Amino acid sequence: MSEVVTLERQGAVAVITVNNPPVNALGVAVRDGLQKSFSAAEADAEVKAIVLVCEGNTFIAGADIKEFGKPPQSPSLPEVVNGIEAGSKPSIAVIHGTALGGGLEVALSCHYRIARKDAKVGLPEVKLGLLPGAGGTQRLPRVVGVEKALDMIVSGNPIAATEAEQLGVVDELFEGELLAAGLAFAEKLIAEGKGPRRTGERTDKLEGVDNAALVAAKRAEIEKKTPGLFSPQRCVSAVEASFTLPLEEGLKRERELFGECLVSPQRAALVHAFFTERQASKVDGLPKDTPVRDIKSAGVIGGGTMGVGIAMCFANAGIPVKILEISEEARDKAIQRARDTYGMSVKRGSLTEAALEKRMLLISGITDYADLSDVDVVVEAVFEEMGVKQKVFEALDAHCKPGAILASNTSSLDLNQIARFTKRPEDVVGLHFFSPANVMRLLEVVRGEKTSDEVLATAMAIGKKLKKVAVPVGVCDGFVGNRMVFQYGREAEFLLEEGATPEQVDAALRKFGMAMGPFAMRDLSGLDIGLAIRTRQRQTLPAEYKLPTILDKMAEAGMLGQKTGKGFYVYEKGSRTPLPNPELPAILQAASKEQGMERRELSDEYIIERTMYALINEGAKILEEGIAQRASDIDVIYINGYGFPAHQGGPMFYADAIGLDRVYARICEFHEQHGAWWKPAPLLEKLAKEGRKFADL
Ligand code: T1G
Repeated sequence: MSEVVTLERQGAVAVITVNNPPVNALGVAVRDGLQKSFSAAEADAEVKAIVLVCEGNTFIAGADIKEFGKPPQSPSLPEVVNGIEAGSKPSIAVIHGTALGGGLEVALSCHYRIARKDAKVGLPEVKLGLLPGAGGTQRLPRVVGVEKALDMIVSGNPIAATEAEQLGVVDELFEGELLAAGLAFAEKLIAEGKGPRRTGERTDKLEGVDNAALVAAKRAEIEKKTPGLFSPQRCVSAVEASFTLPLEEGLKRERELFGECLVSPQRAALVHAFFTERQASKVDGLPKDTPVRDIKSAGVIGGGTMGVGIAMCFANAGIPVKILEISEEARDKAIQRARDTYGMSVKRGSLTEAALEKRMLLISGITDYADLSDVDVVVEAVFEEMGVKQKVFEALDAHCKPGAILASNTSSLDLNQIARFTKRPEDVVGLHFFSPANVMRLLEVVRGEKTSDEVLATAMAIGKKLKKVAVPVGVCDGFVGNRMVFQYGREAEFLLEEGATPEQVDAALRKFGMAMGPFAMRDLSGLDIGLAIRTRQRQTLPAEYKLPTILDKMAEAGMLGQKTGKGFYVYEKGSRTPLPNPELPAILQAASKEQGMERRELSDEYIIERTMYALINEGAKILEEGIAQRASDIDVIYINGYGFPAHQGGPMFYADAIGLDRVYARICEFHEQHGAWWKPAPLLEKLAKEGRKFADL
């Protein structure tokens, strides 16, 4: 046996224990240890039953994702699980924490499964661009039927142990000590003379149902919802084999389809997104033992949409939070807004009434800064105007206790200037939430020039506590995400002046995988926001940095987007469905004419290049200036805050996949054709000429 898998006998029960921190992933040592341990237990005449348990916080959480893309090592996981199922002695998987992917497949190859009540089980492979490749697509349908198996495998979402028990994935729920529960269940089996119950031999759940119709319906649903994804349809084909082929051939078919997914660029991108999301929370240069301050209570300044959303994040994490507003009426409105927002979740069934009340008990309203004297952190979410920020931070400086963290949610103002409004700039940090703050996972943690290590470490810990994807960034106009999205939006507007329509640009970018096209997004957030930034920039930018004029023309025509029922699209009363705006062609013609542009046909590929390469070029500048600590942090920000498709890996991963030499050459062409904005970032030029990638930095 190996140190990651141990075998010992307790009476007539063989106990196999996996201990491979942090999540008992099925690396080759674990697979080898499992195979050897189950074979030894099989050969031991004294052994009448086998119990499989794991140390640490969780059962096996899957294959070792770090091994993907590397040469396969024996034994393979299918070999191991098929060997477990073939065993002649009843085997019991004792599940706690999560049994995910290969972990659930190992459990399904055991003859019985028991789970701690708070455990979860699932097959999340599709989220990594894969499919369950060790029998999950053949065994799960045999336990829960094709319909539920398709749902679980195509969504990749786990289910609670209680539901797993109702479905028969788990035979019994238990509380308390793992091994005791496993031994008790094993001894019961022995006493009842129960032998192996092989999942692969079951057919009852596959019979009497029009499984072909279920498969067809799922294929249609996937085609509609995620047409660009590679693995979901292959998940369906693998499940289809569970009822069209005998087990052996079904397993073989699964392996073929798994192999197709394994080599797909989307798998590489999704695995990149998985690991880099976790890496982003590691701050380069921050000593490991940096103390983290206790955060037991919070304050939020401003009870608008952002402020209430931020307050809800603290309440969701069980942290009492006070919302400060300028009047009792505004204060009460803010509290009501929180209640109404939670109420929508209750209506959707994603929150219980009890949970709503529990969270509302944690949210209170105040109008006096003196009531913030006891809180550990305050986040201001007031109007984006430096004068207003100054008043807030001077008041916070005067009333908050020493050591309280003073955070600004500013999305573009200079955090260093804000810090200078206080006598404690070392306690000032940026916590840039994304709207709606109680939904969006991204949190840009902005380090000011004076922000202390301890405050930065605590801000990152707050992000984790609030279940955000916290990414540390430096101070500049727009930090990382907004600074890049400005380039992307500007290029999209220029494309309208050159010949494209909003529908075409949005469709091309939706097909690329963006959650929403730039013009539908503009209509949603309101054209006046973009226009305000343009106006500010016109006053500061050198003349060679031309700006599109389409927003000005639309604002002049009173078209500000959804809020006026008309923008790049028109919206019928009470509807958010974008419809073509019949007045737009004339405005586009006028804008093109004013720019002396002959409108021309633009290809989707050209639209993707002009928008994506603008992101990449700005990302390279951000890296060069040290505003982001690594290229993958930029990917994490874009995927989690701007709807960039995880299956493309993020703008910088996407650039590496194209090849920086090609990206650089194209940007040089755009620089010639479209002027100053397209000056190539020196870092991009350097890497391109050296044949290197952003990932090599
Ligand atoms: N392989 C390798 N490392 C993993 C890992 C895995 N499967 N899962 C987590 N880690 C690392 C992670 O990178 C981090 O490392 C640390 O563990 C803690 O993770 C054949 C092919 C289990 C719910 O997709 O969903 O099985 O940053 O911060 O919040 O069919 O990790 O500390 O260095 O996320 O408590 C299928 C992925 C694989 C599960 C725990 N399994 N993991 O969440 O901790 S494919 C998955 C998770 C497969 C088979 C197929 C979560 C978690 P570091 P964490 P957490």
